[in-house]
Amino acid sequence: MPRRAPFIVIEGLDRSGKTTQTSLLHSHLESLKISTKLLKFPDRTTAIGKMIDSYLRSQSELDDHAIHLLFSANRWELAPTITSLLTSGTLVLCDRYAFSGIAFSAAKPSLRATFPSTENDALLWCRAPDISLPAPDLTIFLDITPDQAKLRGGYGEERYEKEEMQKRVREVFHRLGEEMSSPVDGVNDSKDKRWVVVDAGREREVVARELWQLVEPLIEGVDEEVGRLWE
Ligand code: T5A
Ligand code: NA
Repeated sequence: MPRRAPFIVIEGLDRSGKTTQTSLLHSHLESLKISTKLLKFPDRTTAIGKMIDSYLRSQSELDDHAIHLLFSANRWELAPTITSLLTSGTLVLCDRYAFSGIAFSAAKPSLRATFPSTENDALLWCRAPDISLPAPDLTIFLDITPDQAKLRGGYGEERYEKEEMQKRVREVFHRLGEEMSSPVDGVNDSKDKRWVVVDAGREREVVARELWQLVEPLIEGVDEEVGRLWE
């Protein structure tokens, strides 16, 4: 098959600098004349995205399971676009993806309560709707402590921007990262193993340089077909 463009995801806690770093990376790729599409989840512009936006701003209430499925549906609405961009040679750079979806929901006490036997059941339920989405070739996790994040202007007004929640989310993210490099339920798939943790508590430029070192080897393109998450 002909080469296709790489799919790169930037993940992290709130205030870790995802939007700052994805836009720096986007500008750098454009300055090198590399065809790039910048995406962001949640995509608040679609009909589903508008429901998510209203929920995040606490203007509406939704059951925790229902909002989880909406976040996933919001990714599925963009999935065909992601795949066709990649196969037509446009690099896709994405600010948050399925890992945020799992981490933020699995951190909620209400969802854990649905599956009282083991915490892993909640995690598996949260992961299920995202199974088979286009898999990133590289996921960069911007790691920051909730204390460092708080120094960045404090958390804002949105629903999840509370310290306790962020601590639990960070734990789930780290667990997801560990799973990427070890078998889950005996299944050891290599396609979605590219998970790299970057210390995001440093200066913007230092973080940006490290990101570029990770991304540069991929810009020549990828020989494999677009993978599918957790398949
Ligand atoms: N969510 C999301 C789910 O529950 N399920 C899902 O499936 C998905 C996709 C909204 C919420 O939705 C949840 C997670 C979130 O709680 P969002 O719209 O992506 O998600 O959140 P935003 O509010 O847009 O972004 P964040 O708060 O996550 O911030 P970023 O993008 O990580 O950080 P950024 O770049 O905006 O920077 C934050 C501040 O720090 C400064 C910046 O200038 C800015 O002021 N800063 C730095 N300061 C010092 N040193 C550095 N290196 C800095 N880098 C940035
Ligand atoms: Na952001």
